[in-house]
Amino acid sequence: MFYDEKIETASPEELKKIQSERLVDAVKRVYENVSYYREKMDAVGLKPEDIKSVDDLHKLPFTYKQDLRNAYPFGAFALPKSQVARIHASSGTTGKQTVVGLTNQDIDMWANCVARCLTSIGVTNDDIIQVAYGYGLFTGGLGLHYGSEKICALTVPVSGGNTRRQIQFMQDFKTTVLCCTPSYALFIADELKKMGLTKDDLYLKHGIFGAEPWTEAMRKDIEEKLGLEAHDIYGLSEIIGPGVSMSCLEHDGMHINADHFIPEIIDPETGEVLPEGEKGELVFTCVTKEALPLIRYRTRDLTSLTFQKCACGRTTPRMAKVMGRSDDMLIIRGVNVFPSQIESVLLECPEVEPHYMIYVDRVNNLDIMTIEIEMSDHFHYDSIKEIEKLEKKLNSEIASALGVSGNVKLVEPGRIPRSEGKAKRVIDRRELK
Ligand code: DLL
Repeated sequence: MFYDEKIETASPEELKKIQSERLVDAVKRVYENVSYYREKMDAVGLKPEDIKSVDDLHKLPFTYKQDLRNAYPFGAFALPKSQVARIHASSGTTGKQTVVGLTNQDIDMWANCVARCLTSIGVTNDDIIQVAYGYGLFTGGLGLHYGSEKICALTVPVSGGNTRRQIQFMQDFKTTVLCCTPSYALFIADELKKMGLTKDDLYLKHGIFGAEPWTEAMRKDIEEKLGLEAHDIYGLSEIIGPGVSMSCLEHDGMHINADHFIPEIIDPETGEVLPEGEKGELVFTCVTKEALPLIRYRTRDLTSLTFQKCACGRTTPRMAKVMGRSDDMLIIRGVNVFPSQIESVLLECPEVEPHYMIYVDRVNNLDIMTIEIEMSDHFHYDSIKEIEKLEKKLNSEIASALGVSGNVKLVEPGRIPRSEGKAKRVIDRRELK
């Protein structure tokens, strides 16, 4: 099913034409209205007239999160505040928040992008969508909400938290679509079990999960526990929020709404644009946004792109699952480690749950990584010997997956704090010393 078939199935030439026209206009707007873009472009001797099509995109300077922080709160807006209808803030935990602005037209464009995503998996106005992403400055709740209303699905704006009530609503309203972070979906599954219920007591058909990295194995786990088809939705507040891209029923990458957000993959070290299929940092240029039209924004998310037509019929570029962030990546004794690699090992091991916490310390100049992992409640953990055996097995599997060894500590079920939003899985204590 298509929401906007002409765009979703446009030929590469047609898409390029739309992107180019919009890019020329966006560059002109930012040069005229946003001082840091004018300064950056002047510094490299670039005038708006030099940008004639997407082929010239690579000439433009990058925009970084720091640029938005420097412009805090409203200095990056390309329009006077009187035309900006709403703000959101990114969920960053370090430094100043980044404030993003949306005009009424931006909000409508965003709702249309989310509506496209929902329609691509067959969600219609017959569905009941429970939005369990947080509402507020975080874009998850309101982003899914407006998209859901756009297609006139029955929208339940429950927000995150109060898990038993979530389950009660799912039963009473016969919710068919659940939207939340993948870690919260697992938490809901735990609670369901504690309540003595199973997936058969629910009516879920689809889950729309995102806002944090998750693996293919975790997708299968959630699908099994909640009895639904799980889809990956991606986005970031600086661009719009959820709905920059989403996986279709083929589960073969996330379709990017590329008539609004032009993607590139670059080498995060050199800034050089990488060819199709190569893994690197995702960069977006927002060509239709009015309040905050970002040019070559460095997302820090690591993925790859494909421009091949999808079996679903869409021709829009697709991004692979985000495998981590270039800045969230841990470097343990010189080795790059992503929490998702540890998660994949845990999901292969039936004796443990995919709930874990990584602590990194530096002892005598040596990085020590301790991984607390929750045992599954059907594993008999009263025998110390068995626990040690399992710890040993996990230690060796993690070491071979990561290329660096850690220190696995098994903990009893329910010990690792659960999250109703994005899960915090890493505590790096090295900087504190
Ligand atoms: O997390 C927007 C969102 C809300 C997306 C709900 C999907 C669902 P921020 O708080 O600005 O916005 O965080 C953006 O989260 O740069 C990625 O690192 C990460 N992220 C978002 N979606 C995914 C995903 C929202 N599907 C940052 N897979 C991004 C992996 C994701 N990481």
